[in-house]
Amino acid sequence: QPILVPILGDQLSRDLASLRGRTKDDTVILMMEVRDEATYVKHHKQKITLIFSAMRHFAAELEDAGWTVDYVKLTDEDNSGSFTGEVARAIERHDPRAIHVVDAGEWRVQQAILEWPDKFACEIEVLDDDRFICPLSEFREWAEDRDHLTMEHFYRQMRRKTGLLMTQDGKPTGGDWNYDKQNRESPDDEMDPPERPTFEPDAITQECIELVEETFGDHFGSLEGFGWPVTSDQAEKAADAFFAERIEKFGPYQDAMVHGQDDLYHSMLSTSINLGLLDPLELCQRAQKAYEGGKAPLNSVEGFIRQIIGWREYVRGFYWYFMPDLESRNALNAQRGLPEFYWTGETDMRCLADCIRSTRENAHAHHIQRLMVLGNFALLAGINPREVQDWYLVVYADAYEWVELPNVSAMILYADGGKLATKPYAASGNYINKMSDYCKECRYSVSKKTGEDACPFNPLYWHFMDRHRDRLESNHRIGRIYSTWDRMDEAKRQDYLDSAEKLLDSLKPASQDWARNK
Ligand code: FAD
Ligand code: DLZ
Ligand code: SF4
Repeated sequence: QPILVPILGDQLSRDLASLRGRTKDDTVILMMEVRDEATYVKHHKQKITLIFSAMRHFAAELEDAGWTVDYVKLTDEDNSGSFTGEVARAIERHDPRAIHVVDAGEWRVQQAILEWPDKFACEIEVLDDDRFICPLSEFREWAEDRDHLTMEHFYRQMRRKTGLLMTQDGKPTGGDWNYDKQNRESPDDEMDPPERPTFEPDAITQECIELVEETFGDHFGSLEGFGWPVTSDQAEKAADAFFAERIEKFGPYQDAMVHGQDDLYHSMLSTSINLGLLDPLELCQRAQKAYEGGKAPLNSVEGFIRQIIGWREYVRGFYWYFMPDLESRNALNAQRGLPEFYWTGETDMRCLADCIRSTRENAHAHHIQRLMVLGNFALLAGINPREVQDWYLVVYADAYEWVELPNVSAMILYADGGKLATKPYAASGNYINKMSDYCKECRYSVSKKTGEDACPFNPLYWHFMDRHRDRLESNHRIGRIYSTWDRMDEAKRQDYLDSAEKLLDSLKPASQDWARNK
C-alpha cells in the first residue's frame, strides 16, 4: 500500500514538505486538473493556461526523475470536477495506506481538505507549507494583542529571523531598516528598462492554450503572446535576467508608471514564486549578493527583500489570521457595483485604460498600478469589496486568495477597518500625475478640480473624505486634511461634491457577470 501525495496547482516545488523524505517506490503523486478550481471565479485565460501548463511540466519532470505520478486531466472522462472527488477516485485506484498533503493556500480548499478524515478511511496527514518563512503559528503569536498589525514591525522580525541584510552585531545593514525615501523617483529620461525574457509556448503549453480557448473561451483576457515561465528552469532564467539587468533600478523606479510600458524594472517573478517554481528565500539571498557584489544599491535590494519577506509573508499571515471574516468585511459600507470599464477598458481616464489594457493583455499590472490607480479608484468610488475582490482574483496570473484578499480588502479598500493600513491609501489625480506620464495626454485635466473636464480622481477624493469624515477625522495620519476642506468656501465644496455625484451616477455597472458563473 503506497502513500498518496496530492500536489495542488500552486505547490509545484520539488522540495515540498509532502515529498521530502519519501521514497519513490512507495509513493503515488496525485495531480488534478479540476473544474471547480478553474471556475470558482472565471480566471483570466492566461492564468488557467499558466497553471495547467506548469502542472503538466512539473508532472513530467517528476516522472522523468522516477516518481509515479497519477495525473488527472480536465478532459478525462470520469473527472469528478473537485479535489475531494478526485482524491476519492484515486483511493479506489491505489488503495493507499495514508494521504500526505500540504496545507492549501486558500481557505476554501483547506476546509475541503479538513473534511477528508471524515470522508476517507485511510490516515490523513496535513503538513505545514514550509515554503513560507513565517509559520502561521509564529504570525499568530506576533499579531495577538496588537491593534494595528504594522508590517514594518513584522518585517524587522523577519529580517532578524533570516539574517538578511543584518550586520553581525544584529543591526540592519546600512543603519536603517527601510530606504523607501530613495525609492520614489518619477519616470524620467534615465529610464531605459530592458525587455524581460518571455518563453515561447512549447507543445504542452500550446495544448493548454487550445484547451482553455475551447473550454473557457468566455473568460476575461487575451491569450495572445502568452510568455510566462512554466517550469523552474524558465523561472530561473527569468530571475537571472532580473538580477543581471533590472534590480539596480528596481528601487528608485518601483512606484513609477509609464504608458504602454508594462514591466519597467519590476521582477515579474510573482507568478513563478506563487506557483512554487522559485524559492522566495533564495531570491532574497541572490538580491543580497547583488548588493554585496556591488551590482545593486542598498535601496533597491532592501526594497526587493522587503516585498518578499515583508509584504508577501505578512499578507499570508494576515489572511489566515482574519479568515473567514476578512472576505465579508466592509468597514466603509461601500455598495456601488464595479463599473463595466474594469472589464472592457473603455474609459477616457487614460491611467485606468492603460492599467486595464496591461491586465487584459498580460494578466499582470505592477504594484503601483494595482494600488494607486485601479485600487484607488475603487476606494474613492465606494465599490463593493466583494466585486473588487472577485475582479482582482480573476484578472491576475499571480492571484490566489491568500495574497489577493489582504491586498484588496485591507490595503486598497480599508474594508478591514484599519488593521493593515493606518489610513486609507486615498489620493487625488496629483499623485498619479507625479508618478506617471499618464496625465499629459489624458482627455481630462489633472489640474482642474471640478466640472466636466476635471480629472475624476479630484472631486472623487473630496467626496470620499467628506462622506467618511466621522471615521477618518480622528485619524492622526489623515485628520488634518479636514482643515483644508473646511477652509474652502461653501460653494467650492459643493462644486466638488456635485462633480463627484455626477461622475458616480455616470458609472455604468457591468452588463454581464464576468467574475462568476451563474
Ligand atoms: P515586484 O515589484 O518585482 O516585487 C517582488 C515580489 O514581491 C513580487 O513578485 C511578490 O512576490 C512580492 N510582493 C510585492 N508586493 C507584494 C504585496 N503587496 N503582497 C504580496 N507580495 C508582494 N501579488 C500577488 O502575488 N498576487 C496577487 O493576487 C496580488 N494582488 C494584489 C492586489 C492589489 C490590490 C495590490 C495593491 C497588490 C497585489 N499584489 C499581488 C502584490 C503586487 O502587486 C504583485 O506581487 C506584483 O505586482 C507582482 O509583480 P512582480 O513580480 O514584478 O513584483
Ligand atoms: C487556480 C487553479 C486552477 C485554475 N486550476 C487548478 C486545477 O485544476 N488544479 C489544481 O490543483 N489547482 C488549480 N488551481 C490552483 C488552486 O486553486 C490552488 O492550488 C488553490 O487555490 C490552493 O488552495
Ligand atoms: Fe488619470 Fe486623471 Fe491623469 Fe487622466 S488626468 S490620466 S484620469 S489621473
